[in-house]
Amino acid sequence: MATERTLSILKPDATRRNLTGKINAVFEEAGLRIVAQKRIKLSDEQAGAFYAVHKERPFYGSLVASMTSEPVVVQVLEGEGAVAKNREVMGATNPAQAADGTIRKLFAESIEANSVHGSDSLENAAIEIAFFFAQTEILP
Ligand code: RTP
Ligand code: MG
Repeated sequence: MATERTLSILKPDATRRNLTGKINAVFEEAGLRIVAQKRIKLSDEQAGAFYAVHKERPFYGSLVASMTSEPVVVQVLEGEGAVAKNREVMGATNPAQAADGTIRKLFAESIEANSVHGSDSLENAAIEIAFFFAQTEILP
């Protein structure tokens, strides 16, 4: 399988509970390398644009509000099949359905405050990485 990059976000519920290091350890143990990382506070405009695909969903307003409530950590993860591997270690969207050992099973508070975001395809990964990072900020 090819080396890929994917966009990861440690969400406000994770930064608030000081879980950045514990979650990064799960990525690194799974063979994902953190090749870019920064802590930022999303604006309403940024969060709204990032989640524009969910604009018609009933949870959109609440999702944007929660994503802008406190800082997030945005990251680029690199590794063999990184997009699917990250989705695997994240676990199901709803922590009640997430497999044992996954980040959401270990740490998520609820279906919305579910600790991490990960790109869902290689195509979206490229778009989402470019949303947050210049090429010069990514250092493999
Ligand atoms: P993500 O995009 O954050 O990696 O999560 P995902 O693919 O597993 O889930 P997605 O369907 O793309 O939903 C994006 C985020 O919206 C929140 N959500 N809330 N209240 C609800 O029913 C609900 N459903 C989804 C979650 O924070 C989810 O991660
Ligand atoms: Mg998604």
